[in-house]
Amino acid sequence: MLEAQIHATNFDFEGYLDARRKLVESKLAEYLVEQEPARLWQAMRYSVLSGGKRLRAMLTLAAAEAVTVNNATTGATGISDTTGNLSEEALQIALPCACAIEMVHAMSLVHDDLPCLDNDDLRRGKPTNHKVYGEALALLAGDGLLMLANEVLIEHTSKSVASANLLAVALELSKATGPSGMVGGQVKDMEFTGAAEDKFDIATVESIHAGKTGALIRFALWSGGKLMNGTDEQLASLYRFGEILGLAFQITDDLLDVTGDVQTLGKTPGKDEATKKATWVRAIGIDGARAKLSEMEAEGIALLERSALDNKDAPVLKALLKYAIHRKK
Ligand code: GRG
Repeated sequence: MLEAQIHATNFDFEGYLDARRKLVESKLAEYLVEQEPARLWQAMRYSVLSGGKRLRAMLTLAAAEAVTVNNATTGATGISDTTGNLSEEALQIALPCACAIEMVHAMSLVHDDLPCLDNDDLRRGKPTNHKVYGEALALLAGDGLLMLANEVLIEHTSKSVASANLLAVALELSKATGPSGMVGGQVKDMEFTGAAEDKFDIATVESIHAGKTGALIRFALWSGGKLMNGTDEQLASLYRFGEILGLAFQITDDLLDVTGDVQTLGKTPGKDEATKKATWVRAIGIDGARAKLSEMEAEGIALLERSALDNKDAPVLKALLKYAIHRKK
C-alpha cells in the first residue's frame, strides 16, 4: 500500500517526515520529563528537543518496517498508513531505540560544540548548549544523555523482543558510539585537523567518517531490523545500506559546509576550510565530492533493489537515502 503511494507522483514525503518527527519528538519529551536536578534535565532537554531532522530515528523505524514481514515472533505489522502511524506493537519495538539513537546523536553534538572541540556558538539555529548552560553542565548533560539512551533502550523496548536480540542491539550501540565508532572517528578527525591536503587521502577521510558519522547511522538501520528479528540476509543488506547512507550523508555535510548558508543550516558554515579538516571537499574538490555522492546514491538504490527487504524495493529507505543526499541542511 505504502509502496504504491511512494511510487505515485502525489506521495507526500514531507508530510510523512513531519508525522514521523512528531512521533519521535513526543516520545523523546516523555523520556525527558524534567526532574531533579532540574538544571541538568533542562540542559538535556534543550539539546534533544531543539529540532533537528531526526534522520537517524526515521532510519530505524523504516528499517523495522522493511523487515516486519519476517517478524513471526511478535506478529508486529508495519506501516498502517502514510501519516506515519506504525502499529502499536511495532512502535514499542522500534521507537525506544530510535529515541535512544537521537539522544546519543544530540549528546555528540553537545560535546562536539564545546570550546575544547569545535568551539561552536550555533546549533540547530540556537545558541549551543554550553553557551546557555555553561561548559561544565553541557559536558554533564552529554554524559547524562549517553547513559539515558541505554536506559531507554533496555527499559522501554517491548518485552516481546527476544533478550538475545536486545542484548545484541545494546552491544552494537556501545560499539557504534565508543572507541571503535563515533569516539574513535572523532579522535582521528582531530589528528588530521590542520593537515595540508597532501597529508591525507580518500581512505583517511572514509575511515574518519565511517566512525564519526557512519557508525551511528549504520547502527540506526541495522538495529531496526535486528529488533524486528530480521534474517541474516536482511540484516546484512541493512548494514551495507547503512554504510552507504552514512558515507553519503557525510559527503553532503562536507558539501553543505562549503555551499550552505547559516540561516538554512542553523550552524556556522565554512568551518571545515577554516580549521583545515580532512573532508571530501578538501580531498577531491567540490566536483569530485558531487561525483562520489552520485555513485553512492546509485549504489544504495541498486542494493535495495536486489535486497531481501520487504516492500520489494524498500521504497521508504530509498526515499530516505535521497533525502539524506539532496537535503539543504
Ligand atoms: C559519543 C561519548 C561520545 C562523545 C562524542 C564529539 C564526539 C564524541 C563526536 C562527534 C560526532 C559528530 C558531531 C559528528 C558529526 C555528525 C554530523 C554530520 C552531525 C550533523 O547531523 P545532522 O545533520 O544534525 O543529522 P541534526 O541537527 O539534523 O540532527
